[in-house]
Amino acid sequence: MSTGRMRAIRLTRWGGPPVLTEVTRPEPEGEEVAIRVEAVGLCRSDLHVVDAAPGALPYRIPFTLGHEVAGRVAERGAGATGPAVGERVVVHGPWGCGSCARCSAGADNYCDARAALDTARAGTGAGLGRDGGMADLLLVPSGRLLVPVGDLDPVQAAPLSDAGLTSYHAVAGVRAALGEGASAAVLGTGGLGHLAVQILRATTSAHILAVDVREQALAVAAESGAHFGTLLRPDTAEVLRRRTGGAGVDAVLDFVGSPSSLGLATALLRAGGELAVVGSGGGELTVRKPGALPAGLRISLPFWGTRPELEQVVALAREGALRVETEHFPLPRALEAFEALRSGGVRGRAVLIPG
Ligand code: FEH
Ligand code: ZN
Ligand code: ZN
Repeated sequence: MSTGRMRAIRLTRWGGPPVLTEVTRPEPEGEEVAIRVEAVGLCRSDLHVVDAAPGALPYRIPFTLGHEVAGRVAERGAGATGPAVGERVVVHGPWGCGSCARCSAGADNYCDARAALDTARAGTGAGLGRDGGMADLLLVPSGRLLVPVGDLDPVQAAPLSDAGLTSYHAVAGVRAALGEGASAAVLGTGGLGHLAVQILRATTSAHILAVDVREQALAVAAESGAHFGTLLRPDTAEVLRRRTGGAGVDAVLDFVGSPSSLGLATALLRAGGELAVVGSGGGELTVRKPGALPAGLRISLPFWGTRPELEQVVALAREGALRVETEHFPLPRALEAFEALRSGGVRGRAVLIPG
C-alpha cells in the first residue's frame, strides 16, 4: 500500500460483488475525524446493499462498505471535537443531517431530513452511500458520532455499534410489556438476536424463549442466557404458548421479519403484547379491525438506535454484561465473509480485521 493510498472494500456497480481495491487515504478537514479501523462488522444489510438493483437504493456508487466500526482516532480536522487522537471508539453509524431536532439529540437513525438526504443521494451513513469502514481508515463527519470504548477489544466493540445497538433499541421499544413475570420470544438468534437475549437478561426479568432454524444459533442463544430454545417447527407456537400457561408471550422481537416469522409472532403474542419487527425478511402484516392480530397489539419497526443508547450498550459491554460471538476474517478475505453470511454459516457476527 503506497503512502497516500489505502485498502477498501467497495461497491463499484449495482448487483456486482464488492471489490478489494485501493483508494486515496482521507484527510480530515473542519469537524471531520479520521479513524484507523481496527474491526468492522458484516451485517445482513450489507448483503441487501450489495444485492440491490440499480436505482433501488438512494446511494451513488462507488462507495466503501461497512457500517459497524471500531478503531482509534488517527487524525482530527482543525475544528473537530470529541475523543482525542489515539482513543479507541465505536462509530455511531447512522449519519443524519446533524442539525435537525433528532440529530441534535443523537437520534440520527430518525433524522428529520433523511428524505432530503435520500433525494440528494447524499447517503445516510457509513457504508450506506457514504464511504464506510471496510477500509484502513474511515472519515467520520463529526466527533459527535464517536463513542469511547475504553479498553474493550475492538472485535468485541465493533458489533456493539449495529448488532448491539439495534437489539438494545428494539428491546427499549417493547420494555413496557416486560414487567414482573413477563415472557419474551426472540425469533432469530444470529448476529443481532444473540445480543438481544443478553440485553434482555441484563436489563429485564423476562423469561426468554429463543427460536431459530439453526442448532448452532440456538446453542449461542442458550450460552447467551435464553431460558428455553427450540428449532422452528409447525407446533412451535403451541409449544411456546404452553410455556406461558396458554396466555402467550408478552413481547416478540423478530430479527427475521419473514412471512413465517411474522406469522409465528402473531400466533405467539398475548393480547396487549408488543411486537418489534427488526429483520427485513419480506414478511407482511395486515392491520385491520376486526382482524387476526391480537387485541391491543403494539407493533414497532425499530431502526438502528441513538447515540445515547450506544453509550449504554458500550457501558453494558464494559461491565461484562455483553459478549459478542464473533468470527474473524482479515480484510482481504471479505468476500469469503460475505458468502459465509449469505449461506447462514456465520456463528454470531462476522468481523473483518484490516490490521
Ligand atoms: C442499515 C441500512 C438500512 C437498513 C438497515 C440497516 C441496519 O443494518 C442498521 O442496523
Ligand atoms: Zn446493519
Ligand atoms: Zn437530521
